[in-house]
Amino acid sequence: MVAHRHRHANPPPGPLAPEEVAAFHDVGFIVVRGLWRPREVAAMARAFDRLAAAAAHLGASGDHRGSAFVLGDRPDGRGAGASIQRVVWCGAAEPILLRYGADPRLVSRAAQLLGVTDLEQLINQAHFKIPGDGVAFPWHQDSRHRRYGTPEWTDVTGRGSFVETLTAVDPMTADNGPLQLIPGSARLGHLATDPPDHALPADRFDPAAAVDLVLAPGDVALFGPYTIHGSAPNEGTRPRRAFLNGYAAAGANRRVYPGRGAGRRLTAG
Ligand SMILES: O=C(O)CCC(=O)C(=O)O
Repeated sequence: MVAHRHRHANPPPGPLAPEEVAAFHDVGFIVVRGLWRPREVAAMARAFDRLAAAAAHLGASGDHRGSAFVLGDRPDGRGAGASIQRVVWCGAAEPILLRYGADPRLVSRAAQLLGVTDLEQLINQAHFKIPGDGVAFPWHQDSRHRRYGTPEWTDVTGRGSFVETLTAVDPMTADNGPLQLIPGSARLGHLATDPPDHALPADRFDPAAAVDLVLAPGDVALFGPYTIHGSAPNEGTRPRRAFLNGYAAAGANRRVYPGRGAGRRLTAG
């Protein structure tokens, strides 16, 4: 009982410790345990349930109430459009997820890691990873998705200008397709890749060095745009839902992101 209470105690509201900031830049990611309270995680899970019901109704990729649903086929052939690849800017359809995406517990930490107070939120996204749905994320750096190296992106901070946060809605365990990260890969900076598959150069990192992120519901991982990461399909028995919120330092981004309200400005208090 005591352990349970302790596990879900709020993390210190104040800034991240200097060691955490150093680890973010050096190792490339940090984890804040129990950032969200159980009732908040339960509210996220209910919002995800409503998004899944909307996806089933849509049946194919498309817009639903301002969110962009990206649907695919299950590898077991149990129905076209039956796997939810992701719901982009999910808070347009489920406003509670937009509210959580602006929560000072996330925003202040992202701002501290970026070293700025004015942010632009680019990502507010739901990942489901239901057992058997085949959803996987190949090794990548988020810097590619931010359009690093194109006129759409300027590294205004000189340290990447972007922080991604991943909140575990369900337990994330070794057997359900956890997020995997390569420690120290952030120090490589942006690695150029080529179309069509944009595979990272195999001689620049060792997938065997990856660590599985094991998270309890309400835990949050924060990682930078150069940290190499990915995840395999969920071969477990339980869903592995995750709620992602990503923030750029104001002035870095010029791309228009899909979703009603995407790219909103936030100020860290
Ligand atoms: O949810 C996952 O496992 C992958 C997340 C990811 O790769 C990303 O957000 O860039």
